Amino acid sequence: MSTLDLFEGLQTPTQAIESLAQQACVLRGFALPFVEALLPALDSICAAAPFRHMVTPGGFSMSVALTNCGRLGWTSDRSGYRYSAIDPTTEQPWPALPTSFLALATAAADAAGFPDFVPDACLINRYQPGARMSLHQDKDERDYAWPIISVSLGIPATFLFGGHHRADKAQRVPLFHGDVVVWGGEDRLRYHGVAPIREALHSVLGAQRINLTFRKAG
Ligand code: MD3
Ligand code: FE
Repeated sequence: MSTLDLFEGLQTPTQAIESLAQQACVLRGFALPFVEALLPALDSICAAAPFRHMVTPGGFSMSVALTNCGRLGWTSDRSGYRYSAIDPTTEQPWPALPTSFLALATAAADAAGFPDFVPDACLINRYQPGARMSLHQDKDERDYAWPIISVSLGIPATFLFGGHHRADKAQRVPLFHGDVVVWGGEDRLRYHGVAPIREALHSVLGAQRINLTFRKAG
């Protein structure tokens, strides 16, 4: 029996899919049955590849701290944004994608109608109160046909879901511990961001929000 089979029992009950747009949806609480497996794996990743505040090409330090796991990791510095197989801080490969992470990502993609999704990159963002992410598009991946899966853990956030132009009015979508959002197709290149995180305490994660985004980057 493969390790992945151990997670096949972790099925959330059939649930309403909350639609945000034609090919974007929220699966409320979808990650909850996986959390017990995700958190120790997250601790191991952060021990090997610590959270750090990267610098943007414009020279600003990001308020969100990040790390990665999987074959490719997203990085930023003065010379640009890119995916890299090597962590610039440790000069080692990023930690492997844990089986529990992979099981959650593929199950969520399946539930949202994107079969055969095998991510090679998991960006792990850490938001402490006050941290935010301004409106941007995700354009650093090779093939925009693959969806992006986002998993929210810890204190709540207001996700900003915009249009195809930066000036388009953004919908505000509250996201809570365990929520999963899936974006694909025509919605894959929408502008999006995260409003400044409000002070709060989560019983397990404390005063932070952790967001996992799974992608096929390479
Ligand atoms: C909608 N992260 O890392 S994840 C990012 O909560 C990022 O940390 C946010 O945006 C976070 O790039 C939002 C959800 C997300 C990711 C990619 C998208 C939403 C998206 C691509 C297109 C549209
Ligand atoms: Fe993004």
